[in-house]
Amino acid sequence: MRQAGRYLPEYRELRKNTGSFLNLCYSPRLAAEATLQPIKRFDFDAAIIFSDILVIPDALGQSVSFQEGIGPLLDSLTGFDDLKKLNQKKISDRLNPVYEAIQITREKLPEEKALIGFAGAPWTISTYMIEGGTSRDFLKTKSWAFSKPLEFSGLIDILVDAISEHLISQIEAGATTLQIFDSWAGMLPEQEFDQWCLKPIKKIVYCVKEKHPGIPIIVFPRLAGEGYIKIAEIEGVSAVSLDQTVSLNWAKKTLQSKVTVQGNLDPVYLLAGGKVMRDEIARILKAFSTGPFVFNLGHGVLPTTPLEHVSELCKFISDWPELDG
Ligand code: 1CP
Repeated sequence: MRQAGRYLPEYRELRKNTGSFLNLCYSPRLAAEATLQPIKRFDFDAAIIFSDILVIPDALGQSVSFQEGIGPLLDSLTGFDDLKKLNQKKISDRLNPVYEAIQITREKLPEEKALIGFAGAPWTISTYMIEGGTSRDFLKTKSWAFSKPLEFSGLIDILVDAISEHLISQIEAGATTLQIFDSWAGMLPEQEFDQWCLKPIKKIVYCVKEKHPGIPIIVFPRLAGEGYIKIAEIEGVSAVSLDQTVSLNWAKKTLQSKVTVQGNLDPVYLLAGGKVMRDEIARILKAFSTGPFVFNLGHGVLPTTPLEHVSELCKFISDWPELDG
């Protein structure tokens, strides 16, 4: 999950010496090292490749930077003519270091551990490309999508192709699972969700599975509410990652019969630690551990999270009596 590394002193140390964040993402040895840091410290079952969802706009030729204390900044797209500036031919050249980082990580990662490759979903990436960074109301992106759907679908189609290609290359480099992050899926009304989240994700899953039918694909349609059902019903989706607002009972009844569920501890419980955290983990384990389930947070680890709380969480879960591994 995003910014996951920032709670680790060894990540902060690595980051100090690497210049820009994108430079770290595109330095294969260092990105592999950042990927392995949480595994070395906590022995998690899966590693997620150190990269970012915004490497896609960067690879398409849009200017992307990350400012300390602000977040990502992009040279925003303002209209249809800007789409012509995006260059789809160069993307695998620019993203090659990500694939090299995956190869290096796979060699160093114990065989039984999953290596998760990932990408943002078209809708979420488009919001950064149009707003020029993070947003509260997504006014520019939503206005464009709602009032000029044909134009907007030009951008979404470019992203579907680029993301599919990026995910396929990650599998070919050694990723054993994929996750698609639609972090802003919950910002759209139902019919727009169908158009801009559901449909493009369906196309990507189809395209990836056509080449690699065995690869497990996890989708994270954050805050999508009932939209989670439609995502879980996409053919080829193996798991949905639940945000912390999803009701456990509802997810158990409605989603876990269709797919594996992943989640969904509120990261603030991990920040708090102690009994409140253990009680909440127990509630999640009781609800989900009798079906297909991957324990995870509902969103990224907060940068100020104490390391001992993460150790406590791992121990609590591995000691849980009903887990069969
Ligand atoms: O200063 C730093 O070190 C940069 C902080 C950072 C890190 C560590 C960013 C900037 N991205 C990442 C890595 C990252 N991003 C990973 C790899 C695993 C890890 O965290 O170590 C992953 C999976 C992501 C995914 C990501 N990036 C998402 C989707 C998941 C989610 O959190 O919903 C999103 C929306 C982003 C955008 C992004 N990148 C970075 C920031 C600060 C942001 C978010 C900006 C915002 O709030 O909109």
